[in-house]
Amino acid sequence: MIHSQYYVEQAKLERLQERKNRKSDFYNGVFDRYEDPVLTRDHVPVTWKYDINEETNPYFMERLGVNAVMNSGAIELNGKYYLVARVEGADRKSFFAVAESETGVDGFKFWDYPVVLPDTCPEETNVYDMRLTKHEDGYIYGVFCSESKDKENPDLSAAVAAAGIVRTKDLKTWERLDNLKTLHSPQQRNVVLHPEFVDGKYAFYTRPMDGFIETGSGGGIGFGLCEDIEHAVIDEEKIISRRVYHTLTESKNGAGAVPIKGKKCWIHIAHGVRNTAAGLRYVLYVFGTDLEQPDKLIAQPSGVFLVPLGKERVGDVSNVVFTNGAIAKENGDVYIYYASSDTRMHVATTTIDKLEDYLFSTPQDPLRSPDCVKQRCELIEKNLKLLNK
Ligand code: M1P
Repeated sequence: MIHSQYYVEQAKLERLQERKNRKSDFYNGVFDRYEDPVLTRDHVPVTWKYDINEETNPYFMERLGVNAVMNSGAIELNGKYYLVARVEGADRKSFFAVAESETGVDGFKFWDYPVVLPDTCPEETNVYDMRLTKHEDGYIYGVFCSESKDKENPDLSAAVAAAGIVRTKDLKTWERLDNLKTLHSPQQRNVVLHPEFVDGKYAFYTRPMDGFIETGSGGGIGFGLCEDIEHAVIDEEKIISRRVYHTLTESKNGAGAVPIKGKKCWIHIAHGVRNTAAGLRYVLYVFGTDLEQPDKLIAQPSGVFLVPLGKERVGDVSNVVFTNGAIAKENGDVYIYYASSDTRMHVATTTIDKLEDYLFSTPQDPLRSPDCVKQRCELIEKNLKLLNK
């Protein structure tokens, strides 16, 4: 017999799925924000959390709780918007699940079952943050963080992050390939597969790290080529977006969404991290690379692109925004999916034209206060002249 509370919880879920999302009052000319998150733990099907049988669950207790729905890969297929979300169970383990929407800004519904990946790595304890690349070879690739205990290190929290690779044609059947090997970096997180061949090879954006949390003295967003996607090995990583003192990337940075092919450049939406008295602060920034040579940086606007605001600032890991998925439509509309504070998913909408205007017309960071104030005074002077003041 189905417990009566099931119908109450199911009705709540359906109300949430039917809620229309509107653009918020936020304005910066670059992108629009929305009033509501697009995907939260409240969007998770009732059947994933409760045993709905009254006999075996008389108090209708959650048996397998869900803590958060965050960092989602994104893809458009046959005109629909799909997120492959990181769902974090109450047990702290993450898994992937597909949610689908007709509009891209609301109505996201999870499929009946989460993604079940082939279990090929016995050491793997956790998986998260999948980037979905529609590659010109015809497959959709998912590149994600595969995390295992560092057995060489007695510290209980010591872990090893590697880039796991899967591929699919329909988001339903997934084939697991070998984890990426980067010969000069012991750890990898935030790895992204470029959608086109470069010099006839598969191209990855990487993030060389010395440790699980710390990138060490190096870091930065790397770029490397590999011949064989089924046994991917990168021997050279060239840093294309560096960490810089007293900027948003000072502590670390990492590739985010799969780069979007614009008219003038590849548009990269990445994250940068700095340390504060309140802990690490994660923000998004944007840079552009050459269409022919995606490892060549050609646009580097100053400062942050998107930061956690209002309710976004609070969550399991507060003061964080993080993206690993964006959808660029044929007509140039862009949907940037970002998580706030490792807790929930939001969308920001813009266009390729706006992103390229932002990339090429926003001044670069002069890196010193005296030069920054000079830069601002020049802008004010130009405006006041136009206002006849
Ligand atoms: O907690 C913030 C983010 O931390 C990690 O990002 P990075 O590797 O750059 O430190 C990731 O684990 C990410 O999942 C998380 O959102």
